Amino acid sequence: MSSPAAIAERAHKLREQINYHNYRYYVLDNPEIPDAEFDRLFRELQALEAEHPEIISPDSPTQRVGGQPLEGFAQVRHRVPMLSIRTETDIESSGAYNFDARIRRELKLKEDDPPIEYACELKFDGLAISLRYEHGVLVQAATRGDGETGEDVTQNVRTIHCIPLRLKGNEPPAVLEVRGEAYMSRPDFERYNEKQRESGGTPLVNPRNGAAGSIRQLDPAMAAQRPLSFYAYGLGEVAGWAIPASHYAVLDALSDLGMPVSHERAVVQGPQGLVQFHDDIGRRRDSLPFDIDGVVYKVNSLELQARLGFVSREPRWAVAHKFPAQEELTVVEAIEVQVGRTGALTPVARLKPVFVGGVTVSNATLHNQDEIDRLDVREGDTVIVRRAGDVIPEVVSVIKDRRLHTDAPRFEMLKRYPVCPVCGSHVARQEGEAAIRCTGGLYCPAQRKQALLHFASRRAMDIEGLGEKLVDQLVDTGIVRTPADLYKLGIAKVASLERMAEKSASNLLAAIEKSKHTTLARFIFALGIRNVGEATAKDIAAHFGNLDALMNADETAFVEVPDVGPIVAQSITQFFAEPHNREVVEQLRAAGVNWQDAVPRRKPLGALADKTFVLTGTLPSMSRDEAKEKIEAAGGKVVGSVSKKTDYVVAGAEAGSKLSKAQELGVTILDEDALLLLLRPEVQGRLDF
Ligand code: D41
Repeated sequence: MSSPAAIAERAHKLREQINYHNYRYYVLDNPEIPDAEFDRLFRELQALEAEHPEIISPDSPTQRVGGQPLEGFAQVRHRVPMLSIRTETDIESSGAYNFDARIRRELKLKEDDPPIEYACELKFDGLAISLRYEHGVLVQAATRGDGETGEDVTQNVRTIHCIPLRLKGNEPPAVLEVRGEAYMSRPDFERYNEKQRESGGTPLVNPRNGAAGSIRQLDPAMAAQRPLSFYAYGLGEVAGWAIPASHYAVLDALSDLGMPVSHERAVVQGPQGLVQFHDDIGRRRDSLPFDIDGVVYKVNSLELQARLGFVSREPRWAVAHKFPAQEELTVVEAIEVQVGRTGALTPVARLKPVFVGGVTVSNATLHNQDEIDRLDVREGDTVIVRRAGDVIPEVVSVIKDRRLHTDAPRFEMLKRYPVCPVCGSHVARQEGEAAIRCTGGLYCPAQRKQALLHFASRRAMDIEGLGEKLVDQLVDTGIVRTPADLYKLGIAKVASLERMAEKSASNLLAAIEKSKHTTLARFIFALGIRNVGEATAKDIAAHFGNLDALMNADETAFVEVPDVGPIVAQSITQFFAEPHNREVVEQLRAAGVNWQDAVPRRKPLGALADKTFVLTGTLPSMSRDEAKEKIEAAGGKVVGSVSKKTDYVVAGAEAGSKLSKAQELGVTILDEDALLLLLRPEVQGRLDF
């Protein structure tokens, strides 16, 4: 048994290591060791502390979540008040210029005096928190409250992993109050909501509510379930610490003490610099991993800050420049559906137009019936709409108190739209799927364009030159309704289209003509049956051998097809149950689309039967698609990722991670020459590499 001194030393060492790796993981976002290794250190410390409870200290990393649920929060009086920040309501850049002009006036600067230096930072959209460290140890965390008195939320704040329980460095300040914003990152928000939905719980409305809800939890164990982060942006009471001379340097110093400080900050000169920062962040707003509602400008020199002072709890030296709100209230005037390009009926809320996220929004997606049920949104409801960046506007929640028509019925898609509003085909909801879909397939105009593009695509019928613009024109003019119509096109019709010269028209017709000679697998794939991708089409073609056998198969006939499950089987039988689809197929055959039927077979034959290949990099003389065709013609299978089950990796120039994975796993690696050798009939795949 170790001596008490040795045990204490080991615990100390472990805490140092854990704190260090915790910092790398949660603050620097740059872990040095795998999670499993971290867990091992953590468990060793836990075990040690369990056996020797006398060595547990409150700042031990094992003690983040502890303590009993509270009855309520105690009040905390801020020894240095938490001021608030003035918000510049002026839109455009005038806000920055007004702010700078005000500062220069207050400081009695002349026009030819040098520009003021500003520290620019983000305005995080969370909850303002004050952290109190005494001799380097976190002793208290409080909300802002009214600025004078807040609430003691220490237990909950301790669960925020990026907040150090002990500051870095050997000579900690006697007292250091750090002010900043606790927030929920978007990935944490998404993960939390995903879990809630899975377990039937209530998802959070937005990350801000998530942060507030977590901090206001009376039970710290519950708070720990809602992961938050923190960024420091200022100081409260300080004793026994030399405060740097500028705001930017203060943040650097806090960072050195182990506090999380955002990298998205800058020192700029004069109002042009402010505008530049504002615009730069505005452009990147949506790609940040957390919500912000604007930027903050602060006079960088603390001496100038002191000279400027504050009015009615707002410092004169700081201002928040807000971005357009991403959430607003409006009214749902109607709920309608749109038929998407894949046939999914998407419910859409028609909104009373509202300015949100920088544009006027009059429609918002409601995604699907599940989402409508979750929100319980009805016509006439007042809702919160959100639009972030280029994302489609969505309804976040319903303000139930403001429901005007209390008798408004629930919106049920299948009741309102038993058939497709575009083509009148039946609509169906597949088990386990959220979407309700039009079964019209190639017949439905809303799906026709997408279906035609898919039909003509390289791996399907391979009609070169039939791109999006052309398909739009062909469908919009009514010249083409189904893929079969493509084969009825004449030169005059095609040449009459916009931007269609005689030459390109005849090229297109030649490509269409050429596509008539195809394979059964390509033809099946080209039909665009849901859940039938290229590989499935090949399996099905090989199994049935001819189209009639497939068209007449019932769901049980698919049991023996390798890699085909009940969902695919159902998609196929449903597709061929629609008379419109059968008709298009017949027309295509009548137009001369043909292929070689094959003898139905159960298993791939050929030299490379059952062998699995992965292709990576650029091969010298053939494309990856060509290589794939050759391998499959010999009975081999080409898959996307390397595993222990992979037989060969064919690597060309600039092969990347797949090649290294193959080397790691000891999978045989072939270059193009070796592949061609393997494919030679006399070799028959029997080569020792
Ligand atoms: O990111 C923020 N939300 C933020 C808030 C920030 N970056 N800086 C801030 N600076 C201050 C002063 C200038 C008073 C030190 C603030 C806030 N205050 C603040 N947030 C809520 C109340 C006050």
